[in-house]
Amino acid sequence: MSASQPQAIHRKDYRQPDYWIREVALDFDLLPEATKVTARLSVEPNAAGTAGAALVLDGEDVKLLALKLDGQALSAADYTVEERSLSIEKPPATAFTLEIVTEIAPAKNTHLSGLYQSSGVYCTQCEAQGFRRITYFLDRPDVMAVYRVTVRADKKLCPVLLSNGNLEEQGDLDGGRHYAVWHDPFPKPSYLFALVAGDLACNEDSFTTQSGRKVTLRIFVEHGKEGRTGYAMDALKRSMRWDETRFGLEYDLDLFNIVAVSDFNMGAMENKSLNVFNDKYILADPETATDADYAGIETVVAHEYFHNWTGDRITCRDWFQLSLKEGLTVFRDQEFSSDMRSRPVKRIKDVRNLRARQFPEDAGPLAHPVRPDSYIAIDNFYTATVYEKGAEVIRMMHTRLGEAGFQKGMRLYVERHDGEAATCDDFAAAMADANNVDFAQFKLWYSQSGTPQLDLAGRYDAQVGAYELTVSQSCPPTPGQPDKAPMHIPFAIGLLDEQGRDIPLKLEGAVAAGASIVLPVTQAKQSFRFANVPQPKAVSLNRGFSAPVNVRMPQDGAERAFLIAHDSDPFARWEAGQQYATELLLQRVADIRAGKPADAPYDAAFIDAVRQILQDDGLEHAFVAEAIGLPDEDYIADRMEVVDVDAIHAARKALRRQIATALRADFERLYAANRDTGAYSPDAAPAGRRALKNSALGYLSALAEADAGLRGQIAAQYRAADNMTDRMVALRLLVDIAGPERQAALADFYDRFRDDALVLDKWLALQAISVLPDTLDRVKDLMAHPAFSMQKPNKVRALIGSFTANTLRYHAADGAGYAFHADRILELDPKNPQVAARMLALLGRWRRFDAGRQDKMKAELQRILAAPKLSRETYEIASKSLGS
Ligand code: B3K
Ligand code: ZN
Repeated sequence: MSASQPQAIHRKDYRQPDYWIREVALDFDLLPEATKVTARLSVEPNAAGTAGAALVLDGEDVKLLALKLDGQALSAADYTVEERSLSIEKPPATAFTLEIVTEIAPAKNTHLSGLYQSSGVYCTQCEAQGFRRITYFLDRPDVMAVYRVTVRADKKLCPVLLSNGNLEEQGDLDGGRHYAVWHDPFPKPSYLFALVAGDLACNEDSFTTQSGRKVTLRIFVEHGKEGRTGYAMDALKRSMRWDETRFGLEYDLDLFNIVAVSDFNMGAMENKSLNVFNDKYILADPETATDADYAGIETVVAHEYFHNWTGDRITCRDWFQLSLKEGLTVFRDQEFSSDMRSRPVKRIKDVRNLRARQFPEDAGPLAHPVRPDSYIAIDNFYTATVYEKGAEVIRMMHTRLGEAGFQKGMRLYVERHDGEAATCDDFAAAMADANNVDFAQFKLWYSQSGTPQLDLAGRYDAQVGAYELTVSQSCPPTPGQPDKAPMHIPFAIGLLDEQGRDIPLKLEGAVAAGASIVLPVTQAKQSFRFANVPQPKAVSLNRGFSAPVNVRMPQDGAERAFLIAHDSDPFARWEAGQQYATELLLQRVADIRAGKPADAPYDAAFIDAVRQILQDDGLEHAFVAEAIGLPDEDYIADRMEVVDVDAIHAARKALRRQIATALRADFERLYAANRDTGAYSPDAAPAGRRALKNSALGYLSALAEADAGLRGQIAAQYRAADNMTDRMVALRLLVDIAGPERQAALADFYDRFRDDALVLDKWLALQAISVLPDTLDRVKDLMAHPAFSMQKPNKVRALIGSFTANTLRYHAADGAGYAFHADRILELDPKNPQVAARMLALLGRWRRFDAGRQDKMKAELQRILAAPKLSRETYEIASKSLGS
């Protein structure tokens, strides 16, 4: 690596800053091309720092106009400006004030980090390191200050002026301008600073906290969209109440603002009292949002709100601790959604998501621990590992301590660290101390990367009536971590008797959770013995997905079918079906590769198990919809040494067809029974009925290529739908079937929603995930369509991101998908490196493919790396993906 290449930052090098900034007064004179920012910083030397050290402030893409120290202009000899810093060589030894005037151009900020404009609205995104693109600062989360912010702007163009905290003052200025002064009494790191200015409509409501504080709630959106903010507001109020009742955490200011903008690098941002959202996670009505969109809004609104305590009041000491706030807050939003909806269904969806996004990350070149040890660009570490695996780590603590013990730990955590920048160790210590437990081994979950593997073997000793389960754990090597120590894995299991009932289990040192028992797996290999039990008919494993591990135990189809029919743990019941199907599909893939036909009959016992689920009226609709869903193609691919995308697709398609043929009458009955869900409501129960109806239609569509009647039925659902869920499902099915129905529905959809950018994202995405062979050409055509723009992250994700997720077409053997992908990354990188780098990760999976594809994928990564002026973000992903 040459000296000019980006360098990594290491966790072990953390030390406190040499200076603190305690107060910040910011003054913004907003203009699109030349916004003047005046920052007055109260700086003091850190007693624990190096006395007399230079003050080195971070800064990027800002123009320095003036610099004063204690009111005196500094001469050029007193400071140095470099590409990414401003250093004052000899600052005073006691507290002083620094005044910095910078100029920035929000209208030209395509990185969408710092201060930028989205459809004319000024807004900020400062996490992780955007504040330095506004002014020079100690832009690190352990520097916490109280902010007072003055915003000046044209009154007509920007009637709304917002920042964090409370509005202190506002008034008119000369020249048609006006101003507002905001003060946030809570010290915060710079990444939580926010400013919004623009012409926005507002939905206002209020919430009274448990101690009687009346909080004004406002959601700001583009004019004309206020009518679509009702659900987000409702979700916000429910989140506020839930955090009080479940966690005892109350809101702490009189105002809570949300602003929705259309150009945003990710989902949303938890700036203190001024959350900024991608409008996709705010706007919903039945005609334009699906059930999944509603659920996403509920989750993201809750997540950002919950950050007020887990993130804002207690923040991170350094970015290596990101999971301290993200893993914990994801756990909290998962729990919220579980309390609002069906807990088992939520768990199944979360596990699907973890397996689809985090397991592959943990198994690839970008694997990193939940608390990473180094990074080149921190924005690359907002990953499924930090978020979702981080949440699993919190969940395992919860499993170990129980709800009461966990809440005791949370109270101690807040008591110890409120107002501070803390670490993952601090969190674990609070949990352990409050409950008097030892987390020493458990904490390996923070430092070891890779998905652990459990290999199980059971043995029944009929003579003494004892069942013994032997558990071996291992964890594959990951970058920088060739060898792993055994972890503490809380592994919940159950044994089922002949009738399918749970056998009561007792084990010293193990927590009983209902009918399950949580085995404390701590050694490389150990045995657990249950005395005085009848011979189990089936073993139920990793109940509730108590640990984020892969499990291997020889179980035959009959045992799995028995679990599908009887397991009292809904997750394990779903999982038995998934594993059964996975085995069948993997076997069929092997057969296809050996030259056998894809459509040979599948195991009838599996199809019978699906039938039993369909005919069990006691099950929740949404659960049935999950339980009859086959594992997706990528999940099967992750289980293969060398992925064969075509064989996987053929095997899965054949199984879907056979299930549809055998159970057609059941699917038709369920479709008819759940067809009408009444006036649309996004609540879990009607959404569950729609999910079941639509997965029935999905199976029927497997027969539609040769059945005009079925095609007509799908097209009829498309046309008659009174809500976006039903319309989208029908369109989704039609885009996979070439023919006039497809063309007509796509054209109709575009005409209906041509003025609605968010809905057109769905239209773009659906075409990009079609299995039809001309999909890539179609995607290329769509790049020229007015509905697409390379400047807008939502559009890029909808069209380009969806295409790269189209495993069958993206991995076309000629490499055209890879070349298209790399071209787009190179086009995007100079404009928006965060989004470019995030979209690139997929090429890093090259090792999983055949030699031909490997070469092509690697060549594209090399082409990217060779590009001049590559961003640090993209450089990091591309170089790590190649293993260099
Ligand atoms: N904390 C933000 C993510 C910021 C991403 C910066 N690249 C959203 C969230 O997790 O709530
Ligand atoms: Zn978050």
